[in-house]
Amino acid sequence: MFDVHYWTTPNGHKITIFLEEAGLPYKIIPVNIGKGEQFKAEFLTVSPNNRIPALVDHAPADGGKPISIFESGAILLYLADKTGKLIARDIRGRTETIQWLFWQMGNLGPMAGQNNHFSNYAAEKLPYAMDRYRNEVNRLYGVLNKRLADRSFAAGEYSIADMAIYPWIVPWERQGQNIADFPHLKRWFEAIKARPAVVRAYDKAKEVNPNQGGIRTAEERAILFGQTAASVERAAAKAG
Ligand SMILES: N[C@@H](CCC(=O)N[C@@H](CS)C(=O)NCC(=O)O)C(=O)O
Repeated sequence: MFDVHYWTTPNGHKITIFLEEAGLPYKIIPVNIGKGEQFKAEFLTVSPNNRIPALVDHAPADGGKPISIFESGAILLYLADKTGKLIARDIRGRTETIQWLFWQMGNLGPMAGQNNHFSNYAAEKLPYAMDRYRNEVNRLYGVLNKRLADRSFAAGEYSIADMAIYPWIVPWERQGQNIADFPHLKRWFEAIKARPAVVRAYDKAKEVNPNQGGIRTAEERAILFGQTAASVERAAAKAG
């Protein structure tokens, strides 16, 4: 049994997609980031970066005490290694999978996050920042589209690399992109969207948080934006 410290965001979906695909039992521990639950002491012990997701494996392979992991890419790799699923076993396939997993973690995730922030959330509309991140996301869509021109999935077979990437393509319209400009990416996107495990993972998100739709209130904005080391300390003291 795994505990998944989770909220209904792209990085959260990555983990529920894996667990659904692999048919593993798991318990969701909701961490409502709009309410500041990411600052609670209990959560910070498993995720010192005060970000979801985090995972606790109560039955690690060495038979020892539970292992906790934060960073969605590290969690996906841990689960793939533990189960032997959704990552190629040969050295070349494994290397490709890890490469595209890291491509998401170091490129698409951060750039799409900033793009969303400056285009949709920033109170001050800064054309330079908006263009920079929208363009960078557009460039990354082009990289992925090319990669998918001659293979079904990012690393050949469906893998943790696709699970990391997919939730960040779901909001393509909000990202100021037109998926129709990227036919290979669109084909890949539709194939993953139709997978029963992916449908189950997104249904689970609706159960956990029926009021999805981004950050709406002034209170949520104050909690999520402009965090500093000192503000996190204060929020942690308040959250208990
Ligand atoms: N690189 C991290 C990023 C995690 C992340 O940014 N999580 C967001 C939700 S998608 C979060 O927890 N935000 C809470 C906050 O900003 O305080 C990962 O992939 O796990």
